[in-house]
Amino acid sequence: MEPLEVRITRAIWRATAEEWLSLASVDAVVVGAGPAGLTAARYMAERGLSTLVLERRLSFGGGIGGGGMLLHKVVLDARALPVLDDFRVRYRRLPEYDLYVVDAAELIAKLAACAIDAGAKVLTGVAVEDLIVRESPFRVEGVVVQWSAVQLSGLHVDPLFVRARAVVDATGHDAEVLRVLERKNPALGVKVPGERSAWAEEGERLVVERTGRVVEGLYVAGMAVAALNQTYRMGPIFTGMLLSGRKVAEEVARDLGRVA
Ligand code: 48H
Repeated sequence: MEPLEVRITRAIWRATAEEWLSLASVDAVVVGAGPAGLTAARYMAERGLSTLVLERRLSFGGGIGGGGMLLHKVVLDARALPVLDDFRVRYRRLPEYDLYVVDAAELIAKLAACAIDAGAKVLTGVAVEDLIVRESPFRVEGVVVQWSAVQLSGLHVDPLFVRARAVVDATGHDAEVLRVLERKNPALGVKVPGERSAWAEEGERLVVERTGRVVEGLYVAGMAVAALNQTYRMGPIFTGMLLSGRKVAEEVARDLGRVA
């Protein structure tokens, strides 16, 4: 048998290469492993869609971990309970506030674990920097990917591609994928003005209402919806994020012919 050092290197290269051969073309790419993206990924994978989540950081959860001003709890309202139950997230009801409280670390861990168990592939340390597009009629056909470490280094390294029938922008406040669409495809007239100031109740309602398809092949969920529609922020309440993720999954599944 070869020395352990050689076997370690070979095992990692082989498993990675084998996986990337199928990841080069999938049904759905979710950009961002925050609450909206992980929820969307689980419900899409559950419907039999090959689903790849690309996350720039080396960790899951997006804004969940920061809680409310670093306090390790986030809140949700009763509409989130079916999703929390689906993900086996434990919650405590605070009747005096008509809210439910969950532990931030548990929410992150269980959203990620359930997405992965449902069959979604989550890759961390990978950033989406551009889109694959086709014209006449315009449609999005995938994403352009780069190691986050390369982006941080400032080195000139060309990216690679992942083809997808549906791409979901779940990149949060910055709506990074939609901003690429706006900047590089101006003829479409898509504008990303950014979110408004805080109005929690309206922000929560509108983020779910406006979730969905932006152009053929490209969808939006979570805080990126607020950036696109200039709707209100809501602070550390996550009902809207989970329901937005579930809604976008239903829409993608319907468009790709996978109704449960
Ligand atoms: C790969 C990327 C890229 C990229 C970003 O910020 P998130 O948690 O986003 P949502 O929409 O799921 O949840 C928003 C919520 O956390 C929040 O901030 C709320 C409710 N705020 C309300 C308020 O008033 O402030 O997660 C987005 C994820 C992050 O992990 C990013 O690292 C990642 O997307 N990401 N990944 N390629 N180009 N851009």
